[in-house]
Amino acid sequence: MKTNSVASAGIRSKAAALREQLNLHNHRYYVLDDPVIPDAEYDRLFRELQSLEQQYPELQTADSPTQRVGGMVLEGFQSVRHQVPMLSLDNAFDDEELVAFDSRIRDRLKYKEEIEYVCEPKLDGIAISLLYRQGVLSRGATRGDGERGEDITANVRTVASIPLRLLGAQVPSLLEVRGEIYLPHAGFKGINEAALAAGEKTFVNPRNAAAGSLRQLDSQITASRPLEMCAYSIGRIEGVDDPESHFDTLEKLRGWGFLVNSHIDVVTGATECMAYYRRLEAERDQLPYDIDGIVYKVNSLALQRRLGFVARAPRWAIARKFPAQEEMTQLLDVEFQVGRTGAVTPVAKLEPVFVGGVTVSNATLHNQDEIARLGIKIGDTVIVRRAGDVIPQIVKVVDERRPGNAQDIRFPSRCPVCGSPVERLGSDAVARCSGGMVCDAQRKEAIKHFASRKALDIEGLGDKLVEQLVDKGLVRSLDGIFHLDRAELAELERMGEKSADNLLVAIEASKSTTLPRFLFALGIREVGEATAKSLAEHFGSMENLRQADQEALQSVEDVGPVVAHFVYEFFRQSDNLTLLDALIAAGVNWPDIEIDESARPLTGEVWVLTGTLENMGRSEAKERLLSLGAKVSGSVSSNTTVVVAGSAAGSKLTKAQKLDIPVIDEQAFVARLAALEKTGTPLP
Ligand code: JCF
Repeated sequence: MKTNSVASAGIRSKAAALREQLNLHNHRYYVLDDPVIPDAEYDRLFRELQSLEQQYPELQTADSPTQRVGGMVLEGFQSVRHQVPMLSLDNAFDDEELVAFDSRIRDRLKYKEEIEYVCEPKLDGIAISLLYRQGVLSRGATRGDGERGEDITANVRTVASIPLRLLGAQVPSLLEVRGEIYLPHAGFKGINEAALAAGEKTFVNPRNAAAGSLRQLDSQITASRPLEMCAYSIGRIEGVDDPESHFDTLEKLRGWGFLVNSHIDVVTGATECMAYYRRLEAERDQLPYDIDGIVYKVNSLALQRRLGFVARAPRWAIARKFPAQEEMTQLLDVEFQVGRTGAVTPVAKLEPVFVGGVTVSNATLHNQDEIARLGIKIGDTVIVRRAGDVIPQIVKVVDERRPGNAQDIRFPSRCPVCGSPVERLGSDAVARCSGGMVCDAQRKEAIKHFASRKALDIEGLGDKLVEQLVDKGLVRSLDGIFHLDRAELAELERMGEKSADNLLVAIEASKSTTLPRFLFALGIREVGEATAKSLAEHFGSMENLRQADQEALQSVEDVGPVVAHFVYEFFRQSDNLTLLDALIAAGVNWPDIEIDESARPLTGEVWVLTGTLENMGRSEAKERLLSLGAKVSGSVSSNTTVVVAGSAAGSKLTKAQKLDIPVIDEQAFVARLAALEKTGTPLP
């Protein structure tokens, strides 16, 4: 096939143009977050270049975007020397240390005025150095010990936000850029989910995942990890004017195509530095990547030169650290809590430790699988993570510190609250107490949920009160709330007559509710606020919902087989029906919701799908029919309204013809669906 191995001038310039276009679009997409062409168009250009390069291997240049997908597997990484050492940063752990840093600088410079500082989020990733010769990325290296690092050129090429060729008209002949490679949260989550699915070890945090990704000898693996890089300084620069300030450096880097963090700011004086810290600290949990502090740098490069260095760190910069989100502590014990649905959750009791800004003494261990995954024992030293308002998690056991007397965690076979057997059904990761409403823990949680704000919203019926009511045997089931005795209530801790009266008024008021609230309040498994609303609006009344079969339930928006199963089963249990009757008898009431029948024009019809549909999956077709009100059946009978025959339809088609049932092909079906969904009125 290969007739010409030397590319003509025309072909060469075609390849160069494709490279340039692709690099620009890559920059628009990954750095500016503002793509101008659809992904499909990018893919088309990419494949065009790929095929040219396949035909003429000499066209494969270092700055070709085809190099981003990774290539040969290395034996190991070469060691490289940084021509300008990569510095570390001194730390400040509180405002005082930051103020001292500013004072030291002003003393040294004999400066009366305030100093201008650049403030940057300190990204929690891996520091790297990128070398560009004549504008082309020629080497990427880790920081290593600051003097020598490892050559990871093949891996950094796969990082989408790293330019393979510098953009812009004025490009330095030599540029060494420093920055941080990190893994945004979304990418971290994806990688760990994939690892879990493949039965591989997960990464403890995004930083470790980024480090692990860059340490791959096979750059195709690195390419599969959605790493990002932000540039933050220049090691060497030749062939263009020196930047005027640190902020100017960042602007120039941005102009050459690098991603520069978007939160960087210039401030004056230590007070403004501290205000910036507070701002970012408040935003920290919402950022899509981990940061572990703020870096402050003297903006003026002339002042930076005058200040110089101490040992390995510059005098003109400091890292103000946030409270750590991970700390080490000891697992003292494990308790088992029983939730509303009977879920038995192991809770780690920890030696109290200050992490993520608060003292933590409990962390969730989720379930039995998590205990196995962590390989955790009582007495172990563990790493606890608390980020934002998320419940603290144990991310890792420090194996080296396991004491000789570490004890296995024994998952209870009986409920710690009611003694009923604990069951784990099918593939469910969660073990549950089988006691149902016999179990005081489940009873308490069910009542708390029933009374909660988004359910019946009974003001004054808080968690502590519910616990007392159940412990004292004053309420045994949900309807018991409506038969409370004023005198008994008044006797309870922190109650009294006035509170009892107020509570009874609130309880009385809660009886007049809405169907969505009431449905949510029942605490049916997997039926949250939104699902309760959808179900209520679809069926309009409790009676309609109670009679719905699983297929009808699944025709409700966002209701899949799992939810449908739980709802269906709820109404099949006599205890639940008795409870519903009791609640209604106690006076709980709600208006039915008028259903818009025109939205379901196929109500009463029975459709059969057969053969292969070319343009939509069987399940999509079914879903759309169901939501139009039709029943979808698997077999043809005299009750069948229409048969949709895709290609290669067989016996069902024959039977339909025999019974004289209307048959439509896929094209007609698609047209009919579209018309029905649009107008809500069937075609003639
Ligand atoms: O974001 C960072 N992790 C970061 C690290 C930012 C900087 O501006 C740095 C740094 C390490 C050293 N600057 C230096 C000099």
